[in-house]
Amino acid sequence: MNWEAILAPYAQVVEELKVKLKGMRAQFEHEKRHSPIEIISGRVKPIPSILEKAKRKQIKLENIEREMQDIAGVRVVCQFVDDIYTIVKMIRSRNDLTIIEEKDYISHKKDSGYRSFHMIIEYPVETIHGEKIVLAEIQIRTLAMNFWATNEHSLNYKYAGRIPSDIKARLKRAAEAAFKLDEEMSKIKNEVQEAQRIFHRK
Ligand code: 0O2
Repeated sequence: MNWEAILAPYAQVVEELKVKLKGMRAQFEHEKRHSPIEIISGRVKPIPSILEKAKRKQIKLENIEREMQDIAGVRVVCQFVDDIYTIVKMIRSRNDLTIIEEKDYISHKKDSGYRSFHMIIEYPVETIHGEKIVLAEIQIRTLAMNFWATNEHSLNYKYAGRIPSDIKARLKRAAEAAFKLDEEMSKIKNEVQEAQRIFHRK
């Protein structure tokens, strides 16, 4: 397989989406409004991960572009749970992409304890051979959800998906703690935002 040629449009999509999301954040900052977007990152799935996922999900390699939804992945991290839904609404209203699926792992958290909002989109990218529609996944989560997911992801990698049960139990408790933290922060959201405005004026 010519991976370089296959993955090039995905790298472009990741860059374009990052530019657009950063543009949204900059507009909030110019208007001196609380930005629902705190951190933006993105990646093209590494080839070994693509192969592992294709095997696990029984996706034939010739079908990966049609069936694997997260080869291009962009992550938006925000301060408050409310911000997630603000971002979701803004993305829904854009006309430069088409949403094909939404996965709300916030109202329906995964068994692992994972929480995040995923939007699967079709994104048209211009190549020298014309337009190509590419699938991409946008993950939207709070700082607390991101902290948890990053650590759980590392442990999953370390234990090759077989995390020992005592650590699993701790992760579940940590997920509960992250949930509580989001809840408490939401309750004092106005106070935090006021403090941030005062800080920015100085
Ligand atoms: P990476 O390393 O993040 O690129 P799945 O069967 O869960 O692999 P599916 O059904 O295609 O994936 O889609 P889903 O549920 O939207 O999950 C895709 C991505 O969401 C994962 O990518 C993770 O980034 C994140 N994710 C989903 N579940 C969990 C979880 O329990 N813990 C953590 N830490 N992240 C999760 P990959 O493929 O794992 O790869």
